[in-house]
Formats: sequence, C-alpha cells, structure tokens
Amino acid sequence: MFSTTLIEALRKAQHVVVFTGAGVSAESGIPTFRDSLTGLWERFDATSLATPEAFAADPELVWGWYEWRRMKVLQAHPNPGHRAIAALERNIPRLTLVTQNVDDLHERAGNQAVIHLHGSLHAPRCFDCGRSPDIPLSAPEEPEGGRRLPPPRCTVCGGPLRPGVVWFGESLPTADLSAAFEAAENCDLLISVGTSGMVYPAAEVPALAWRAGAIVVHVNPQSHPCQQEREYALPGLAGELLPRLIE
Ligand code: BV8
Ligand code: ZN
Repeated sequence: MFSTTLIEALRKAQHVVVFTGAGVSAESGIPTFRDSLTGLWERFDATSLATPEAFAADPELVWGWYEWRRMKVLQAHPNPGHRAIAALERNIPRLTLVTQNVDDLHERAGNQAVIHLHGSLHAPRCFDCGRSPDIPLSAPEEPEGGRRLPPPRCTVCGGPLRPGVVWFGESLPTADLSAAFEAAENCDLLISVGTSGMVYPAAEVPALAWRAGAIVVHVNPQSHPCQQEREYALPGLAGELLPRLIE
C-alpha cells in the first residue's frame, strides 16, 4: 500500500509536519468547504459568506451560519484520522500540527499543540472593539436548514460578536503563520491531509516544505498531480489511510 521509501521516511523522521484541511473532519460529519451549502445558505458559497463585508451587510445571516456550524462541531466526534495524528504526536520526536480548520477535533482527539491558521469557531470576539467577551456561548440547537440569529452583544462596547475565524480578505495571525512556515522549512516529512490547497497563504505550507527538501505526502480521495520527486499522493480517506500509515 505504501512505498518503502515513505515508510522508511516516516520511521526515520525527526520532525513531521501534518497540515490539515476540511477533509480531515469530513468523516466526522463536518461538511467541507467544497460541499455546497445547504438550507438557508443554499444560494451562497462559503467564500462569499466568510467575509467581514457579508457580516457587516447581514450579521444575522452570517452569525446563524456559524452557530449552525458550531452546533455540527459540538455534535461531532474525532474520527480515526484525527486519532492517528494524535498517536503520531506521541510516537515521533517532533510533530507540528498545522490546521486550516476552525473546529477543535484535533484537540479533542488528543493533540496537545495545534496551529490554527484560520482561527476557531470557539473564540468569538467583538466585531467593533475586538475584545473577547466572557459571554459563555451555549450549545446551539439549530434547525437542519439553519436560521438567522442575532449575534450576542459585546459587554464592553455593545458591538456585535463575530466568529473568531479569519475571513477572506483578513490577515492570518502572524505568529501562527510564521510558526507554520518555520516548521515547514525545517521538517523531514510533511503529510497534507484533506485539503484542496486553494486558499492562500495557508496553501504555501506544503510547497515550502518541498522546496526545503522534505518529502511531501498528500492524503486525499481526489487525485493530486505529483510531478516531482519526493512528492507522493495517497488516494483515499483520512480516516482509513492515516491509521494504516501511522501504525
Ligand atoms: C489574505 C475560516 C490578504 C473561515 C477560511 C481578494 C482579497 C483579499 C484576499 C484575496 C483575494 N483573492 C484571493 C485572496 C486570497 C484569499 C484566497 O486565498 N482566496 C481563494 C478563494 C483564492 N485569501 C485570503 O483572503 C486570506 N487572507 O490573503 O489576506 C491580506 C493581505 C494584507 C492585508 C490584509 C489582507 C484569508 C483566507 C482565510 C479564509 N478563511 N476559513 C471559515 O471557516 O468560515 S478558508 C477556508 O477555506 C478553510 O479554512 C480552508 O482554508 C479553505 C477550504 O480549504 P480546504 O480546507 O482545503 O477545504 P475544501 O473543502 O476546499 O477541500 C476539502 C478537501 O478534502 C478536498 O480536496 C476533498 O477532496 C478532501 N476530502 C474530502 N473528504 C476527505 C478528504 N480528504 C481526506 N479524507 C476525507 N475523508
Ligand atoms: Zn466591543
């Protein structure tokens, strides 16, 4: 199933970077970005809703979408792919986990350190003053088709809360991005899991690792063109391939 070169590289690796996208959470029931939106948001695409402009134009539509997604995450469980990555962290000298996802399934699977390049569904902040309020968010009970929801109000300035994610057109957290790039440029092996690699600057991470001389592996049911040496595609589902790759 896996080439001896790959198995050997994983066995000898001193520092592995795992770079994940929405596909690693797909088998936990979390829709990916490539899945078309459903219900209330059916006529939108994610890239048009995940923007400050969309929130400013219709805060209830956007806050309702994120609460629906947060409910999905709260109802979901880590899958064998998440658990294999957590096991890898325990079994190799150094693992750097970089995710584009805004769910907490890697943490719930047991990974201790997760670099979230695009923020988190679980860290809302004020749209106006940027403070993170101490308003505990309850577990939403959203209808399957979703609904508009008025965002809670900031206890300091009264502004609307927004999801603690990085929207399109917003800068990524500098320290997290630098840590991800630094790890990519200093690893022996990078395993990219469940990403279409279309969103920048995050999508730079695997390319940086390859250019720095690492072996790069893409785990994805969609075929990935690998024209170059030291790059491998493992066609399949994260929840099936990762436990076998890491066992
Ligand atoms: C920035 C958080 C600039 C929100 C996300 C115009 C203006 C400004 C910027 C731009 C612009 N035009 C382009 C840009 C750059 C833009 C960009 O890259 N756009 C794309 C669309 C071209 N980037 C940005 O805007 C970034 N910021 O550039 O700032 C700047 C500079 C200076 C000053 C100010 C600003 C910010 C980008 C971050 C956006 N936020 N998420 C939220 O979650 O709602 S991105 C979001 O989409 C995800 O986080 C993720 O990164 C991306 C989706 O990608 P994937 O994770 O790969 O998911 P996808 O569904 O696409 O693919 C899933 C894959 O899994 C598939 O390949 C599938 O085959 C596979 N799969 C499915 N099942 C499985 C599986 N694999 C394995 N196992 C399975 N079971
Ligand atoms: Zn505020």
